[in-house]
Amino acid sequence: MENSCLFCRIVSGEIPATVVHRTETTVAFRDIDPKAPTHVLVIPVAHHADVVALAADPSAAADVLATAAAVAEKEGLTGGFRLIFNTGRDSGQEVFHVHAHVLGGTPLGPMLA
Ligand code: D5M
Repeated sequence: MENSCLFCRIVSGEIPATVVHRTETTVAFRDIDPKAPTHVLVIPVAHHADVVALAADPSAAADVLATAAAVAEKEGLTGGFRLIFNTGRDSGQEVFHVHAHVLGGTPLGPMLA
């Protein structure tokens, strides 16, 4: 838990969020500025800045992927979905607590259009 981290504060409940799924090691909540009909962020409870740091914690990485899959099922994304980890400056990452964006609920089109 890092007091200055927005997503750590969502994990602790200090900052409200619309939580759609929670496990012992992960939390999934709706993005505040949705870019698709379903736009959910999946985070590990443990603070890791980005997906490179998450890769050094294979158990947390696997849990994030499993929660993303559970969210897609719960949200009824039977047509598929997109999973994005923005990583570092060039990606536009804004929050430095790793999060997977789960996007779906409509055809998303080519990614880099
Ligand atoms: O994405 C960071 C994402 O985090 C961005 O899509 C907005 C979202 N965000 C920021 N604050 C909140 C709160 N309080 N609740 C829910 N969602 C939030 P990035 O990949 O870092 O660019």
